[in-house]
Amino acid sequence: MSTWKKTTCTFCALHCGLEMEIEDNHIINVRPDPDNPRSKGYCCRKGRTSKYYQENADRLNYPLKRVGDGFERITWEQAIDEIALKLKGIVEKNGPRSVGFVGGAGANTHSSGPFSAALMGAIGSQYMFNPVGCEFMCLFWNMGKSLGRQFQFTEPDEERLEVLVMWGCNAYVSHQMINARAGIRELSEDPDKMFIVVDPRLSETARISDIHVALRPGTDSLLLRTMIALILKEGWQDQAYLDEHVSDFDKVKPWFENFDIEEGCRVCQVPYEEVHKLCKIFTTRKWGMHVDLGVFMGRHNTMTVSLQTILMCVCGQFLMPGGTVAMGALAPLGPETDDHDPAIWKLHATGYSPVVGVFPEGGLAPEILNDDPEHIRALLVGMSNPARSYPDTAKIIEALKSLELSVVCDVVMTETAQYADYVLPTATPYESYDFGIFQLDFPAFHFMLKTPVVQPEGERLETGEVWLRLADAMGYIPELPKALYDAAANKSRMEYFAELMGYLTANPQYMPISIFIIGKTLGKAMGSVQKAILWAVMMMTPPDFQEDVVSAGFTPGSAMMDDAFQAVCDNPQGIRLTCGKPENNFKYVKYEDKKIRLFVDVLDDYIKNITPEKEEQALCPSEEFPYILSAGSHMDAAHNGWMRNPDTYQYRKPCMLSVNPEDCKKLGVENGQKVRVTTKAGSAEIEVDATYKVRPGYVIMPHQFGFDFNGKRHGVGANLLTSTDDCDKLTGDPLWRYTLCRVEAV
Ligand SMILES: Nc1nc2c(c(=O)[nH]1)N[C@H]1C(S)=C(S)[C@@H](COP(=O)(O)OP(=O)(O)OC[C@H]3O[C@@H](n4cnc5c(=O)[nH]c(N)nc54)[C@H](O)[C@@H]3O)O[C@H]1N2
Ligand SMILES: Nc1nc2c(c(=O)[nH]1)N[C@H]1C(S)=C(S)[C@@H](COP(=O)(O)OP(=O)(O)OC[C@H]3O[C@@H](n4cnc5c(=O)[nH]c(N)nc54)[C@H](O)[C@@H]3O)O[C@H]1N2
Ligand code: SF4
Ligand SMILES: [Mo]
Repeated sequence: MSTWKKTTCTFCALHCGLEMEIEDNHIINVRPDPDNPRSKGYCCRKGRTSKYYQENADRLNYPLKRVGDGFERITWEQAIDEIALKLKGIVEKNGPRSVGFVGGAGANTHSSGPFSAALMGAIGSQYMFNPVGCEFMCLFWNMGKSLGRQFQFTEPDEERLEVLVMWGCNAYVSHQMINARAGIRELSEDPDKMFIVVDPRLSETARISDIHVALRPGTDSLLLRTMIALILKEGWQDQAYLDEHVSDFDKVKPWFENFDIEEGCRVCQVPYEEVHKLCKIFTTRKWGMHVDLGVFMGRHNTMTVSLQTILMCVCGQFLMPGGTVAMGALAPLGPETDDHDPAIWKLHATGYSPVVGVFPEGGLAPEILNDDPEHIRALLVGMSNPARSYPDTAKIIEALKSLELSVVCDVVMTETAQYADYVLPTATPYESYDFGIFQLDFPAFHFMLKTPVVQPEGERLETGEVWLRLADAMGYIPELPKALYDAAANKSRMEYFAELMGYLTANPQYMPISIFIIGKTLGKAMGSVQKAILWAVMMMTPPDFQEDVVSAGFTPGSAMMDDAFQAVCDNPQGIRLTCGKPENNFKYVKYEDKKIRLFVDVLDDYIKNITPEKEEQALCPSEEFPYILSAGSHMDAAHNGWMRNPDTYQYRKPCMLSVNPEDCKKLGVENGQKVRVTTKAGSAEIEVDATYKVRPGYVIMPHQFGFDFNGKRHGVGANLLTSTDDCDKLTGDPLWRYTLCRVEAV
C-alpha cells in the first residue's frame, strides 16, 4: 500500500510544494502540491525527478575511512573520535587558521549551517567557504556599503511593478522567481506590463521577453554608466527621490558627467535609440529587477551591482513599492564582516576579505597550497563539492591531496569525497528535517519545514548532528544539567526556553555554543537536531522580521515565534509566515538617517576606467584566446551537482559547448563534433552544439557535468577551464561568465 505525503522541493530557493507517493520507504511518484500557499500546484522538471536524487547507486550508507587507495567501513564512534583527535592535534600545533570549512549553506538547505558555523566558532577559525563566495559576494558587499547591512537580498516587487527586468538571469530555466515559467508567460502576455531581459545571448527567457537587450558580453558596467549618464543629461532623474533617500548623490554624480554616451552604446553593441528608449521606460514606469549570475559571475561584477543600485536610485525605484525591494530574513546567512574591521581575517595567500563571513571560492586552493605556516591544513566539507564547483579543478585536487585531514559529509560519493580521509553519510531533506531561509516572495513570505517522507537507510545522520557530535568529541560542549534535558523532554517549549535562558545567563561563556546545547537537549527530545534548530532560529529572529510576522496575523508576545514554529510544524505544505509592508521598505536601511549611501571610495578609481575607449581595448580578443567562454550555464534538468543519475537527463541535450554556426564554419567543425577548449587554467574536449542562440566569438558550456556516477565519468566539468586568478579585484567574486579561451577542432 502506498501513501501520499506532503513536502517541499529541496533543489532551489522556491521550495515548491510536492506530494510524494511512498511505498516501502521509497518515493515511487512525485506531483506538485496544490495546497502549497506559494507554488499553488506549480513545480518544474527537477522537482518531479526528485527520486533520482533521493535514490541512486552512489548514495552513502555508512561512515568510510580512507585505507590506501580505497575506503573501509567504520563505525560512527570511530569516525568521530578519530577526526576529533586529528583535528585537535592540527589546531593545537598550527593554530585555528589551519582549519577551513566548505559548505554549510546550499541554494536552499540551511538547517546544518548553524552547526557548522558554531563548530568553526568553537575552533576559532573564520575560514568559511560556500556559494556566497561565487555569487552573492558582490551583492552583499554593495549592500553593506549602500544600506549598512551586508546580508540583504533585493528582488522585484512583482505584485506592484509595471516592468520586470531580468538582468543576467535565465529564470525560465533557473526558476529564480516564484512559479517562473507560468509567471513569465503571464507577464509577457499582459498588455499593461512589460518584460525586459538584459543578456548577451538569446536565452530561453530572452526569447519571450518584450525587449531583449543583447549587449556585448562583459559590458554591463559600461552600459549602466552610459544609461545613467544619458538619464542625467536628459534631466530625467527622480530628483525628489534622490533628495529624500540618498545622502551622497553629489559625490557620485561626477562619474557620469562628460561621458561619451554614443561611444558607450557602440562599444556595448546596443543601438543608441534602444538605450534611449530603455532610459525613458526606466524613468517613467515602475520597474523591479532580478539580477543573477550573468552579473554576479560577469566581468566587473562588483562595479556592475553598484551601478545598478545607482540606476535604481536615479530612477526613484529602489526600496519603493513596485520597484526593487529589500527582502526580510528569518536569520542572517552569516555575520556582518566589514573589510575595515581589523578583527576580520584576510586570506594570507590572496589577501581577500570575507563578506557575511564567507571568503571567495577562488581563495580556497591558494590558501591550502602555500608555504605560510598558518595555511589551511584540514578541511571539513558538508554540502559542497569543491572538486567540481570551485575554480581550477586541477588545482583544487592538488590542494585536497595535500591536506593533512579532509572530511566530507555528503549524501553521495562525490569527486571531493574521493580524495577525503573520512566520508560521512548524511540524510537528504526527504529523510530528515530541513529548511531554507532564502526569501523570494514579497510582501508575504511563505515558509516551510521539511518533514521526513521516508526514513534514512543505513547509518545516515542529519548533517547538523554530524557537526554536533564532532564538537562534542572535541570537548567544546560542557556537561549539561539534567534540568535542561528534562525541560526539553517533558515541559512546554516556552518552559524549556526559560530553563535555557536561565542556564545561559548563569553561564554566559556558553552563549557561542548555544546551538549545540539546544541540539543536544531539545534536538534529542524532538528526534532531530535540525528541527530543534529551526525553533531556535525562529525564537531569535530579528525584530524587523517579527514585525512582519505580526502583520501575517500572529499574536504579538513572547510566545509569538513559538506559535509560528508550531504552525510551521503542523503544516508540511507551508504557511504564510510574514507579510511585509512595501511602503515601509526603508526600514532595511541600517544607517540612522535611513538614507542610502552610493559613494564608495574604492570604486572611485575603478569606475574611471570603465570608459568606452578603455573597455574597447580590454574587450579586444587576443590572438592566444580569441573566444569568450561562459563557463557554466545552469541548465534545466539538473540542480548544480545534485542530480547525478544520468536517467535525469533523458531526452535532454547532454553536456555540450554552444557555438555559433559561423564560428563552427571557421573552426571547420560540424554539430556534434568534438573541439578542444583551452584557457590559461586548463584544457578539455567537448562536443559542439551549433546554435544561433549564441553570438559569434562567444561559447557556452553547462555547469552541472564532469561527475562520476556508478563508476563512470559523465560530461566535462566547467571548472577544468576556470582559474582562481579570474576574480573581481574588489571582492574576489569570480568572473566565470567571461573566461578567455581558444577553441580548436580535434
Ligand atoms: N534548472 C536549474 N535551475 C537552477 C540551478 C541549476 O543548476 N539548474 N542552479 C540554481 C543556482 S545555485 C543558481 S545560482 C541559479 C542561477 O540562475 P541564473 O543566473 O539564471 O543561471 P545562468 O544559467 O548562469 O544564467 C545567467 C544568464 O546570464 C547570461 N549572461 C552571461 N554573461 C552575461 C553578461 O556578461 N551580462 C549579462 N547581462 N548576462 C550574461 C547568460 O547568457 C544566462 O542567460 O539557478 C538556480 N536554479
Ligand atoms: N564554473 C562554474 N562553477 C560554478 C558555477 C558556475 O556557474 N560555473 N556555479 C556556482 C554556483 S551558483 C553554486 S551555488 C555552486 C554550487 O556548488 P557547491 O557549493 O559545491 O554545492 P552543490 O553542487 O549545490 O552541492 C554540493 C553537494 O551537496 C550534496 N548534498 C545534497 N543534499 C545534501 C544534504 O542534505 N546534506 C549534505 N551534507 N550534502 C548534501 C550534493 O550531493 C552535492 O555533492 O557551484 C558554483 N560553481
Ligand atoms: S522551481 Fe523546480 S527546483 Fe525549484 S523548488 Fe520548484 S520544483 Fe524545485
Ligand atoms: Mo548558486
